[in-house]
Amino acid sequence: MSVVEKQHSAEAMALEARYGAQNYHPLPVVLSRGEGVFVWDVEGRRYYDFLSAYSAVNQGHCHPRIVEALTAQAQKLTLTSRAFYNDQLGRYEKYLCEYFGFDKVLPMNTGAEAVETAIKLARKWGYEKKGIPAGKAKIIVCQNNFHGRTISIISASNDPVATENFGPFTPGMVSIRYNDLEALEAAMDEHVAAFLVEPIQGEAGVYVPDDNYLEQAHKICKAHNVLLIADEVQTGIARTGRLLASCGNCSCPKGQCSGTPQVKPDVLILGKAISGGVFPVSAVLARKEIMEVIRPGNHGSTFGGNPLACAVAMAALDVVRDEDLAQRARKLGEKFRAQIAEIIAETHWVRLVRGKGLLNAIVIDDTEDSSTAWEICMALKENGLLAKPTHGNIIRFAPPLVMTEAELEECVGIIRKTLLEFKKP
Ligand code: IF1
Repeated sequence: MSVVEKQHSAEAMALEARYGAQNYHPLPVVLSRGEGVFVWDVEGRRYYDFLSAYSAVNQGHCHPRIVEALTAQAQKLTLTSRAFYNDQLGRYEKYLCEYFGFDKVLPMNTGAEAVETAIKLARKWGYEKKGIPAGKAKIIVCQNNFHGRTISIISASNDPVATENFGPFTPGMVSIRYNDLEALEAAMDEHVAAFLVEPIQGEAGVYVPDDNYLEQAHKICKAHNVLLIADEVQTGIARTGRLLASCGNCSCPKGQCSGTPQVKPDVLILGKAISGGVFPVSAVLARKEIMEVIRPGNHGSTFGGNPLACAVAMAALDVVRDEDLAQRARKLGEKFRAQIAEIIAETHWVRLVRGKGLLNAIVIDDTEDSSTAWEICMALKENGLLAKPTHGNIIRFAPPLVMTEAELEECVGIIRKTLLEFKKP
């Protein structure tokens, strides 16, 4: 970077260092514009975005149809609170229930709020429908999960960085190994209300379970009258090559699914790309006999179900369907993993590539506490592609699903060039 350029970026980064809580360690790039698969920094350099704001921008940055819906609604009515009705929420609730095949939806704003909502819903269902003794409800979760940052959610986490010195924690969370059906069966008892699981563990490093894991887990849950809660905040909305990674009632053309059995979770949690990254929107969907335990005054939020969120989310989901982003993600993901596998044969830096659809990751051949993955991301940035390590030696690759085949080829070329030229600094 030239001296003048450095001032722009350095200036922006210095402001965050001086005035911002240091709760992130971003890559040293200061973005000022996004369009489709591209983002630009303050110096005007263009990058391929291979993180998609952690899979919130599946439809591409600033998708015109979504921005149009935002600006149109923003000039009419943005927020009423739920003290009154508004003309968007009922339409949106119907739209969402029909889109995903559920009876009821409880609208929230962030993914964590939706996860908290699902936990409250499962507990209340456990007491009022299953007959769990008061205060005894348990939620089974998986080790290395990521469901958000609130106290109850990190009470289910085994990540020391996310939990250290935030106690005391919410009781009633039982942690088992991911992708381990025997562990799930062994954890079951009459006090378990739900099993909360990511169909693919994103933050843990894009761990894809066995094909029949979710289906068999659901069978075990049903046998014990336990709710299966699918956290699709990151895996949902076409990211993994299907409308939902759990694929309940997916809208993929029949016979186009990857063959993994369909699982319709009892409770579905959505967030991130449900709004195309334009506005914080999340949702919890369930069948009537579960959602009906929630009665006026039990739960809510100021912005939950606001007209602006409803208009944006309907436009964002229209884009997913109209541009067939699930099929696109599936085809491009297959290509991506095949081409990365060829690169692995040419470089000693990468152990493996894994993922589904356009949620992928490479494992760098170095220790978890090494800085190699970070340094490779820094080199990728210099070559025009933005990605960031998840844990330690794993780099997540998750571009917007609107990427063309030619753009994907160019990105694979950038990744190949970077890895072949990379030398430990
Ligand atoms: C951060 C991770 C990804 C999520 C799943 C719920 C939430 C998330 C499966 C909560 C959020 C975000 C949060 C963000 C980074 C990012 C992330 F690295 F933290 F784990 F994507 F993998 N369920 N994930 O992935 O949704 O409240 O954020 O809207 O907190 O650093 P949220």
